[in-house]
Amino acid sequence: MKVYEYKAFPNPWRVRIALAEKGLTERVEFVQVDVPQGEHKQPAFLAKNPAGTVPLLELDNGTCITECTAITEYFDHLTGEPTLTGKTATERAVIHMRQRQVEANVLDAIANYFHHATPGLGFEAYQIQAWGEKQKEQAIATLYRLDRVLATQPYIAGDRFTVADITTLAGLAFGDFCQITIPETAIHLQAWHDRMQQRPSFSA
Ligand SMILES: N[C@@H](CCC(=O)N[C@@H](CS)C(=O)NCC(=O)O)C(=O)O
Repeated sequence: MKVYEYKAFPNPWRVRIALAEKGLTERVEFVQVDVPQGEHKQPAFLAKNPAGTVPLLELDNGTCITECTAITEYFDHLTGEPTLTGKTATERAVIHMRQRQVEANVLDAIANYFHHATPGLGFEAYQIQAWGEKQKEQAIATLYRLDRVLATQPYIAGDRFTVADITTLAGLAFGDFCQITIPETAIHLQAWHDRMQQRPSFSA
């Protein structure tokens, strides 16, 4: 299988972390797509992913899968432990819930701030500055909420590392890139982030 990515970007990093956690990195051929030069909007890549985003997983039979959560789910079904998306009905629902919350309100909110309220990639089709700023506020408010969650549990979705932790890590990395950092008083979130950096998958 192939993963199309631009290595320095946060969403491809989510897939790299998932692969490392699952011990699957060696089974993947990585193909670099030059996003800053707009290669992801060229016909050859759009034929694989009409949305023109990376990462993209291409299976040996030609099936193309986008969205980091869907790609992670695929990896989870390839091997058993450790599960990143949960096994029991409750686990799966709680992990899905937290993943969705951090994806919408941290990672995507920061991406929206980047694309709308900063020069973004430099070739943004349209920008709504005020909405971008609002998205930044949303992301920071969510970081405070996560701090309260992490005061009572070690990981974003409970007592184990999951896809929700991966998504939060990518959100914070994106935030770092556009000067949105963990608030000083969010000590539980900071402690979690320090622990995450000790995981071998962090440098994936
Ligand atoms: N929700 C998507 C987000 C993918 C995404 O936005 N990727 C960024 C790179 S971090 C991208 O391709 N941006 C190019 C663009 O928006 O033009 C996922 O989970 O894969």
